[in-house]
Amino acid sequence: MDLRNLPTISALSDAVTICEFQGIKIVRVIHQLAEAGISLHGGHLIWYKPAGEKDVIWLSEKAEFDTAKAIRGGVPVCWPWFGKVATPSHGFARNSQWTLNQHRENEQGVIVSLTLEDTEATRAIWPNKFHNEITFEIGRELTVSLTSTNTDKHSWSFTGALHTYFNVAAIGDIAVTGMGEAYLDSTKGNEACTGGNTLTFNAETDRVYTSPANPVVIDDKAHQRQLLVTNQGHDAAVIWNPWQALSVSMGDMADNSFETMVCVESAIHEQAIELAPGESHTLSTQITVQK
Ligand code: TA6
Repeated sequence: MDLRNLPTISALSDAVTICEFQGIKIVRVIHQLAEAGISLHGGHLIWYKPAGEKDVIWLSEKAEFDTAKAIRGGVPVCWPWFGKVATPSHGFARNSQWTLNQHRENEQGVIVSLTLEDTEATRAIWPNKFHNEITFEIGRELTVSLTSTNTDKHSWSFTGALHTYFNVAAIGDIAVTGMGEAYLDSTKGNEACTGGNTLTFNAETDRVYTSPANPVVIDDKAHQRQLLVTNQGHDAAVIWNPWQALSVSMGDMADNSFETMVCVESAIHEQAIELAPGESHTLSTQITVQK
C-alpha cells in the first residue's frame, strides 16, 4: 500500500490535502521541513518523516485499515484506559472516527488538530461526556498532544497512552536509555524490577517504567541517529517489542517485522487522572531526531 501517493480528494492549503484509503480519510501534510499522514480513524498519525531523514514512525506492512480495528503502528491513541482492563483493549479512541478541527502552517511547519467527543456508542461502554483534542505539530520535530476535557456534570477518571511505534534499523542493535531505573515487567506478571535504565533487546519486552525521566533516547547506530522522546502529563514510559512468537500470532504484523520497530509510549498507567467538570489534562510526546 502506497499511502503517501493516494489521489487527492481535496486540497485544504499549500501543505495539507485529504486523501482516502479503504474508506478512511487521511490528512496528508507535505511541508519543506517534514511530511506526515494522520488517519481520522483513530486520530492516528501513521507516518512522519522530517526532510532528508528516514521515517521516524513505524507502520506495519500488514496494518489493517478497517474502521472496526486499530491500525498497527503509528501513534495509536489509547484512551480512556490503557491495556486490557476493559473492552476494547486500550480504549475506544483508537477505533473511533475523529473530526478534523484546524490546520495552519508557516515556515516552521504545520499544525493539525482533530477532535473526538462522546456519542451514544461511547457512553454505552464508558458513561461519561468528554471532549478530546489531539494536536500534531509537524516540523523538524514532532509533538503530539492529547487534551482531554470533562464536559460532564460529574467527575470521571481515565488512563491511556500515546503508544508510539518507532522505526529502527535492527532491534538487536539499538539501545533505549534514560527512562529511569524502576519498572514493572509485564512479561513476568508485572514483577517490580530495578536497574532498567539501559535496555537492549533479545526477547519479548514489555515494561512499564514507573518513575519516568526525560528524554528517553533510542540510540540507533545503523540509522546513524538518536530519537529523543520527551513526554509530559504522563506517569509512566512503556517500552514494548513483541519479538517473534507474538508477531507471528498477530494477523496485522509480518512474522519478522518486530525487527524494525520499538514502542516508546507516553502513558498514564500508575494513577488515573481524575477530572472534575470543566477540567482538562494534556498528555504529550515530543520526538526529536538527533544526529
Ligand atoms: O503497550 C504495550 C502493550 O500494552 C503490550 O502489552 C501489547 O499488548 C501492546 O501494547 C499492543 O497492544 P494491542 O492491543 O495494540 O495489540
